[in-house]
Amino acid sequence: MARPRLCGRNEVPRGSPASRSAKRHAGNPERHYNTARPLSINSALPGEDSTRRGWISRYAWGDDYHDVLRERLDALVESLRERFTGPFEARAYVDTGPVQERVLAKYAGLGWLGKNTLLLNQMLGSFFFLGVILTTLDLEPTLGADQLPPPDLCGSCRRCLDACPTQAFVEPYVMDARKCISYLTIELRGAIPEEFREPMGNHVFGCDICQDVCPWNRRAPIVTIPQFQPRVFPQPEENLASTSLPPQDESLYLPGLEWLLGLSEADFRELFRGSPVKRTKWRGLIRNACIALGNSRLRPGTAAHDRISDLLERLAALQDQVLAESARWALSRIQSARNGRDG
Ligand code: B12
Ligand code: SF4
Ligand code: SF4
Repeated sequence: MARPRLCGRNEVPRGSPASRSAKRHAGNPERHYNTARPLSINSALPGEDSTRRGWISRYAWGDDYHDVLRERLDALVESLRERFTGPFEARAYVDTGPVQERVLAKYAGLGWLGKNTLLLNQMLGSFFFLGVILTTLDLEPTLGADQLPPPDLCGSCRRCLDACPTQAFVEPYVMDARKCISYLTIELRGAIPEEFREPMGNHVFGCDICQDVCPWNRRAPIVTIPQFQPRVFPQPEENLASTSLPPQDESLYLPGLEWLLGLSEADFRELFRGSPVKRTKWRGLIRNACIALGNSRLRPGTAAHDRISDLLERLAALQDQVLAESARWALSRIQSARNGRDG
C-alpha cells in the first residue's frame, strides 16, 4: 500500500496537468484574506466614536474560511483525480486536523516561520490560510532532497515581538499561546484573566497586530472576492419593531461595541451563521465586548454612557458568573471618571 502523504499546496509532479492546476491555485487570491481596509494599527476613527468600536480579526470579517477554502481544495483533489487514474485516497481540510501545518508548509517550500511564529512568504506576506490534502498518492516533493526551505528573512527585525500588547512572545519564534489575544478572545471559555484585560484594548475576536506591523505584509495582495469582505448588516425598517438591533447599518469591520453588547443569543445565531465568529459563541463575544467597553473612554454624563451602563447592568445581574463579572468590571471602569486615561 502506498504510504500516506501530506500534500503541500504545490507538491505535485512537475510539468503535469496537476502541477499546472496547482500553480493556478497558488496564484489564486481566494486563499488570501487581506482587504483594502486599514490595518488594526491604523484604524482609529476620528472622535469619541472610535473608542466605542471593537476590532474583529481581518480573517473573520466575511464567510468562514474553512468552507471557502475547502471548496478550492476539493477542486484541487478533483484535478488530481483527472491526472492520476489509479485509485487513491485523499482528504482535504483547512485548520481542522492535528498536524503542524506551518512546519509542513515550510518544508513544502512555501515560506519561512517568522519570529511571530506564522508562515511568511516573500510575495504574499502572512495574510493567508494553509490548506492540507492528506493523500496516499506517492507524489514527488516540491523540494528535492538537496534543497533547503526558503531562508528566514526576519533578519534583525523584532517589530512583532515589541508590538504584542500582551507580551505573548517568550522569545523570538516562541509564543505562550495562553497570553495571545487570539486565544483569549476565541478559545478561552472562562473569564479573561485580569492582567490581560487592559492590554486587550478593543479586541473582541482575534488579533492582527503581530501581522499588521510586519514589513512583509506591506505589499500583501488584496483580495476582492465577496466572501472575505466585511459582512454588513443593514437594518430594514420593517424589522425594527421585532428586533433588539439598533436602527443603523453595522459591519464586522470596526463593529459598534454597543451593538455587539445588545445582541441576543438569537441575533447572534442568525448574524454569525457561516462566519468564523460563531466559534467564540454568544457568551464569548459578549464577554469580550464587556472588556472592550471597560477599556473605552466612555465619558460619564453622555447619552452613550447611560445606554451602555444600562446594558452592562442587565448583564451584571445574570446568573452566568463570567458574563456578570465581566460586565461589573466594565461598569467599574467606565464609572470611574474618564478612567484616568482620557488626558
Ligand atoms: C493552536 C493554533 C493557534 C493558537 C496558538 C498559536 C501558535 N502560534 O501556536 C492561537 C489561538 C493563539 C492561534 C492564533 C492565531 N492563529 Co492559529 N493555529 C493554531 C493551529 C490550530 C495549531 C498551531 C500549533 O500547532 N501550535 C502548537 C505549538 C506547539 O506550535 P509552536 O509553538 O508555534 O511552534 C513549534 C513548531 O513550529 C516546532 N517546530 C519548528 N520547526 C519544526 C520542525 C519540525 C520537523 C517539527 C516536528 C517541529 C518544528 O517548534 C516550535 C516551537 O515549539 C494552527 C493550524 C495547524 N493545525 O497547524 C493554526 C494556524 C497556525 N493559525 C493561523 C492563524 C491565521 C492565526 C491567527 C493569525 C488568527 C488571528 N488573527 O487571530 C493568530 C496568530 C497568532 C500568532 N502570532 O501565531 C494560521 C496561520 C497561517 C500562517 N500564515 O502561518 C494556521 C496555520 C491555520 C491555517 N490553516 O491557516 N492559533
Ligand atoms: S495575535 Fe496579537 S496577542 Fe497574539 S501574539 Fe500576535 S500581537 Fe500578540
Ligand atoms: S515583524 Fe519582523 S520579526 Fe516579526 S515576523 Fe515580520 S519580519 Fe519577522
